[in-house]
Amino acid sequence: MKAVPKHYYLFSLILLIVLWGCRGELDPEPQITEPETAKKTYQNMVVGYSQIGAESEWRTGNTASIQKAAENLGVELIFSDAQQKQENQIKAIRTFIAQQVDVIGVSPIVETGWESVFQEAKDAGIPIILVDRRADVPEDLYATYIGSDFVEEGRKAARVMADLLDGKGNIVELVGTVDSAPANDRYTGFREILLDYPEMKIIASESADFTRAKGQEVMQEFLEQYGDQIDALYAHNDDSAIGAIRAIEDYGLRPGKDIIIVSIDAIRDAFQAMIDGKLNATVECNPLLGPTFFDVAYKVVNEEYVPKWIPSQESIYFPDDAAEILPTRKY
Ligand code: GYE
Repeated sequence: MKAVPKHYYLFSLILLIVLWGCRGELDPEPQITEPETAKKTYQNMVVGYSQIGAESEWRTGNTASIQKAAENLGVELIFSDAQQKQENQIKAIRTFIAQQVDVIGVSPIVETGWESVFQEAKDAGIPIILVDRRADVPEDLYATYIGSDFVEEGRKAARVMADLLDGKGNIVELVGTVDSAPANDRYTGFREILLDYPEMKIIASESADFTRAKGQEVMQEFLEQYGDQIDALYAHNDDSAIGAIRAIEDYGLRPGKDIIIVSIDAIRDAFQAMIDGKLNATVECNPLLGPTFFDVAYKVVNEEYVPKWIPSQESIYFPDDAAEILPTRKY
């Protein structure tokens, strides 16, 4: 038998290699194209945020928290200040829809009147996240609510008040912004507990719009009308309590002693007022919602699960350790 020349083997080997290399072209396999994962990152996410205004220290802390978190994460934030007007918030939301933002955060100044604009956002495929305050709308019109249990805050204030007054006394109340969720709920929660204390009476109740100026003005009216019949003040926020403290001093009474004061928020100035002996307790309401808001916004735009309510963890503060705690407070 004739021996096969060596170069023949070599040639066959090269041919095999070439054919192997070309197999895709000769016998094309079906192409599997991965679906485009449209995952949004913080850097390519655009967020519209409709803030109420700047009525209180709480609000200033809340705005700072949101803006700072956006900056830290590299999120594009379109921030709109409504100057205490619902119509401005509605306009801002419509602008965000026209700008096709990825998600809208809103802190609704009042509870009602949001349904049609939220529906417009839903129709445009833009989720709404309620921050700080709830809106009275069907659950399918918003992704989630991030914020406090205001009814519970009202209950806490009433329990503390009952303790301080030994279950007996005339109370005046500075209500928050009319029709707002925190004003409605802090009003309700407080009264719920008072049902157990028939000798604790609310003798006057009026809105101070969550501001110092109004707190001072309304407290002055209460004092002119009721004078030293007033045993205690329940203020829906610290700012209105601080305004009222001025009115009480101007009237010649001692806030925190002649008139017991319990308010809500736990801002730094409330700690100072407790150190000065002019405020008896403050129920905490956390405004530092920025980091949670963007974490949730990220999940919502990427269609990850979020619960319908993300509540804040909050405590109550008293004068005893106010000096020790004040340096640790962030708002
Ligand atoms: O208590 C008050 C602010 O909505 C919880 O609004 C917030 C309230 C807060 O102006 O100080």
